[in-house]
Amino acid sequence: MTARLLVLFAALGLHALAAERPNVLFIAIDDQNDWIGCLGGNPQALTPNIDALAKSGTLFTNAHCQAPICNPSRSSVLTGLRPSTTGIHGLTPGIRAVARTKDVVTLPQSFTRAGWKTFTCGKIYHDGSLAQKDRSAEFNTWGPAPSLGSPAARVAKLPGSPIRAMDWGPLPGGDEDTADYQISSAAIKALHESPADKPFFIACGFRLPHVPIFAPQKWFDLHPLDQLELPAIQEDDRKDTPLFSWHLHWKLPEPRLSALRQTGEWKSLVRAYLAGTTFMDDQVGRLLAALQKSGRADNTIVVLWSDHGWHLGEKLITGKNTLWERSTHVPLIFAGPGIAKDARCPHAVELLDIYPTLLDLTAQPARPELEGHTLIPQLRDATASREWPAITTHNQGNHSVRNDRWRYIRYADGSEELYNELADPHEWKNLASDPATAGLRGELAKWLPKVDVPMAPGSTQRTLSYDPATHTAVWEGKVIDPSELDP
Ligand SMILES: [Ca+2]
Repeated sequence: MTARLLVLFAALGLHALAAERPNVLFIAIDDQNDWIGCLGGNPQALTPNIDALAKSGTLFTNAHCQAPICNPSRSSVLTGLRPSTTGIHGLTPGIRAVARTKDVVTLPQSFTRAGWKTFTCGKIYHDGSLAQKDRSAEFNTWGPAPSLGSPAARVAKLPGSPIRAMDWGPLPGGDEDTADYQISSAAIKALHESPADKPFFIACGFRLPHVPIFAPQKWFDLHPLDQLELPAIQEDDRKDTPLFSWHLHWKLPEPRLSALRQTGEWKSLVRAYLAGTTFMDDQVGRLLAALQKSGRADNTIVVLWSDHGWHLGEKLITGKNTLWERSTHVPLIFAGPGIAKDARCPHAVELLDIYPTLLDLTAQPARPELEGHTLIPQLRDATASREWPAITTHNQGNHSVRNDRWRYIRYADGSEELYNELADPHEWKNLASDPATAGLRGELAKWLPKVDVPMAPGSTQRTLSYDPATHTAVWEGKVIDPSELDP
C-alpha cells in the first residue's frame, strides 16, 4: 500500500471516528419557564435565537423537570437519577456528599472518561455543590462562572427586608459587563481552543432569567411597559388546591402576588423576566453563531434545557417550588447530526432523558442504572409514541405525573389534584374531588415513584417533611403552623 493510500485510509478512519464521536454543546438556562417564542408560554416572549435552534432540530413541547428547584433538578440531570431515588431535595447537599450518588458516573464524567475534551462555564452544577477537589473528575477544564450582578441601590420596591437577589430592573453599563455575556464569551473561547483531533463537550450554563433580573436598558426597551400584558390568573385559583400545596412553598424569598400588587411591582417583574430572557437568548445566539463559524457545527449535537420553570403570579405566587405546569414545564431542544429538523415532539418527556439520549447520540454504552429513557425514537420521528409520563418531585412524598393530557398531583398527606391540560392549560379547575375521576387518578397514580427515600442528610433550604402519624409538616426545620398561612 502506498504511503498516499495509507494517509487516505487514516483520514477516512478519522472521519468515521469523528462521525461516531460528535461534539456536544450543552446549554443550560436557569429558572427559564416556557416563556420562549417557539413554546408559546407567553406571546410576548422574544427569543429569536432559541427559536432558530428549535427550527434546526427537534423541540420537545411537553418537557418537564424532575424537581422544581435548582440543586435537585441539576443533580438529577447530571446523575440521571430521580430526586426520589437520591433524596436530594434541598439546595444542599451536592451529589458527592450523598451516599447514593457519591460514586455515580455523571453525564460530564462519562464524556471526560470516554476521551472528550470537556469544559464548563457558568452554572451547570448548582453553585458551591461540588468541592474543589471533586471538580476535575467532572470536567477537564472549569471556566469562569460569574454571578449575576445588581446595582448598589435596590431597584424593586418590596415590603420587609427581602434578600438582595429579589430585585430586578435595567442595569447601567453594556452587555459585556453582565454575567451571561461573559459566560457566552468563555464558551466561545473554549470552542475556538478545542483541539481539532478530539471531540469536545462544552457545557455553558446561563444565569438569567434567575433573580436578580438585571440587563442593559435596551433589552427592557424591547418590552415596553405600556404594551405589557400580565399573565392570566384566576383570583380564587387556590380555593380548590389542598392546604398542603401551600406547604411546598411555605416561606420563600420570592414574593407572593399580593406583595407585588401592593408595591406595584408585578408589571416590572414580568417585564424584567421577559427582558432577561431576551438578553439570555442573545447570548445563546452569540454562542451558536460561533459554532457555525468554527466549521464544526455539522458534527456537533446541541442540547438546550432549563432546570425548571418559574411562576410570575400564576396560582398567586412567584418563584418555583410547585408541582404545577408553570414550575415544571421547560424548554428542551436537540439539534445536530441525525436529529430531525423543524420537528416538534408533543409527548411528555423528562430532563432525565438527556443523559441516556446523549450516550446514544455519541455511541457510548448505555448505563442501565440511569432512570431516564432515550429520546432517539423521537429525535428520528417526533411523532413516535412514548410509554412514560414525566414525573416531578418536590421533597419526599410530593409528586406530579404529567402525560400528554393529564397532570395528577399527590401530596405527602394524601391530598390530590388532577388537571385536564388540553381543556384547562392554566390548571384552574382541580378535578380530583370529582368521584368520576377516581379510576383515572388510580391509573395515573401507578406511575408514582416506587422508591421515595427521605431527604439526604445535610439537606437545607426549601426542605419539607411530613409525618403521617402526627400529621405534622416541617418546613426548613420548623413545624408548619397552618394558621400562619400567608397567601
Ligand atoms: Ca434554577
